[in-house]
Amino acid sequence: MSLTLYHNDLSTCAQKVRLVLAEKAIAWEGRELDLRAGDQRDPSYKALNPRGVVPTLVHGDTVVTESTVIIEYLDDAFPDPALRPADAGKRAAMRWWMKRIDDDLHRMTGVLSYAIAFRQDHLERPDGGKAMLEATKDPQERMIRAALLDQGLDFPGVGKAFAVVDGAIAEAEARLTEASYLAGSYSLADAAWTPYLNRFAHLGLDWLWAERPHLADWWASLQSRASYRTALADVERSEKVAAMNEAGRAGTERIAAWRETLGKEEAL
Ligand SMILES: N[C@@H](CCC(=O)N[C@@H](CS)C(=O)NCC(=O)O)C(=O)O
Repeated sequence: MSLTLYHNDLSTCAQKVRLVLAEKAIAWEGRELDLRAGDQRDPSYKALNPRGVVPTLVHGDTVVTESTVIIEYLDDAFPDPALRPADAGKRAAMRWWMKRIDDDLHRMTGVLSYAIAFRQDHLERPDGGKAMLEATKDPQERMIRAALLDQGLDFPGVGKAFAVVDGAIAEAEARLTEASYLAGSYSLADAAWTPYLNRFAHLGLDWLWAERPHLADWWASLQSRASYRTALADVERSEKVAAMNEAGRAGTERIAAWRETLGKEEAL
C-alpha cells in the first residue's frame, strides 16, 4: 500500500513523523511543500488538510492529519518495533509528554522561531510580510504575527513563550532524573520532543540545558540515533540551519534578558 507524507524540511511536526518512519524503517514517498511560498494553502492540499498545515500522511485510502495522531497511527499500522510502552501507566506518561507539546510547546516554539529567525525572512521580502499576514486567517494568530514582525524580540509574547519553553525543559529535566526516556524506554514521546530540542539548538538556545545534565544526556542520546540523521540532519537544508544559527547568536542576549526579567516577576 502506498504511503505518502506531505512535509517540509524544517517543520517540527513533520520531523516528528519522519523520525517515527525512520525508527520503523518504513518506506515512504515525500511531497515537500514550500511553506514560505504558501503551498500549504493550495486548495488541492487543503482538501487533504483543511487547516492548511503540514504534515499529512496518506496511506492507501486513509488520510491522517495532526502529527501526534499520525505517529500513533503509524504505531498501530506498523507495530514493529513498538514505540508505545505496553504498560498502561507508562503509555499514559507517553501521551502526557506528547500533549505537553500539543497544548503549548509547539505554539511557543513557533513564537520564538519567528522572533529570533523567521521574522527576518518575512521582513526581507518585497512586501515585508504582508502576504503572510493576510494569509493568516485566525485573527489571534494574525495579531501575534503582526506584533512579532513589528517588535521582534521585544514583543512581550516572546517573554511568555520563553517562560513556557524554559518551564517545559525544567519539567523534562526533573522527569529524566528518574528515567533515561520520558516514558521509561524510548517511545513516541521521545521522538516527538526531538525536533523541538533540535530547533532550540538551531536557535542558539542550547544554554537552556547547560545546567540540566539529564536533559543534556538525553539530547545527546536522541542525536546519536540513526533516525536523527535520516529524518532531521540529512533533510534540513544547511543554509537555513546556518541562517537560524546566525540569528540565534544575534538574539541570545535578548532572550537571556527575558529570563532575567521573568525571574524577577510573578508568574505571567
Ligand atoms: N497541530 C499540528 C500543527 C501543524 C503545524 O503547525 N504545522 C506548521 C509547520 S510545523 C505549518 O504547516 N505551518 C504553516 C502555516 O502555518 O502556514 C500538528 O501537530 O500537525
